[in-house]
Amino acid sequence: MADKLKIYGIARSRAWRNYWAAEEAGVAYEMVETNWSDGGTKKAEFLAINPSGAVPALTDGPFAMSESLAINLYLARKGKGIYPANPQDEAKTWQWTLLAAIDLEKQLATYVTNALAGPADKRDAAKAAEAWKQVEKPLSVLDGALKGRDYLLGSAFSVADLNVACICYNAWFNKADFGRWPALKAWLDRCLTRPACAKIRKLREG
Ligand SMILES: N[C@@H](CCC(=O)N[C@@H](CS)C(=O)NCC(=O)O)C(=O)O
Repeated sequence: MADKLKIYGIARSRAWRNYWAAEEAGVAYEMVETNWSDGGTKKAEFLAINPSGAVPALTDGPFAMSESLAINLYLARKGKGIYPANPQDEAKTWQWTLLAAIDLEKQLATYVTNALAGPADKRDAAKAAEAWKQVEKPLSVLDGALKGRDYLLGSAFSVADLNVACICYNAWFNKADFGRWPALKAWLDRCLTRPACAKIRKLREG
C-alpha cells in the first residue's frame, strides 16, 4: 500500500495552511509533528525532506517538497474542488499567490508584531506604520478584485482564496483594521470561518 501523504510541522507553524488546504481538497493526510523548538527540523531525516530545515514540508510517497503556498497548490491539484478549472484561472491563482507571498506576508507580520501582538516593550510604532503603508496598495488591489464577487476567481472558493487568506490570517486574528477595504474584510471573514478552516484554527488557537 502506498504511503499516506504526510505534512510535517505543527499547527502553530505555517503547516496549518496545508492542513486547511488538505481538508478543503479532501486529501487524506498524516500530520507528522516536527518542531524547531526541540531540534526536530534540524534532524538528518527531516533535512533529507527539506534541506532548508523549516516546516512545513510534504511527502507523497517518494516525492518531497516545501514552501507552504506551493504545497497548497499541490494539494489543491491533487484533491478535488478547489483547483482552478482553466488556464486563466490557474494563472490568476499564481498571480494572487505571488502577490500574497511577496507584497503581504513579511509586511503584515512586521505590522502585527509591532502594532498588535509583539511584546509591548519591543513594539516599534514607526516600523508598524511603515509596514502598514506598504500593504495599503496590495490590500486595495485585492479589495477592488473582490468587489461584486464572493471569491477571487468568481463565485466559488478556490486555492487562490486560501493562499491569500492564510497570509492575512494573523493580522485578521489580531484584529487589524481592514475597515477601509469592505470587500476584502467580508471575504476574509468568509474564508477564515469556513468549516475546514475553523477545524484547523481550533488546533492552532485552542
Ligand atoms: N517560506 C516558507 C517559510 C518556512 C518557515 O519559515 N517556517 C518556520 C515555521 S512557520 C520554521 O520552520 N522556522 C524554523 C527555522 O527556520 O529554523 C514557507 O512558507 O513554508
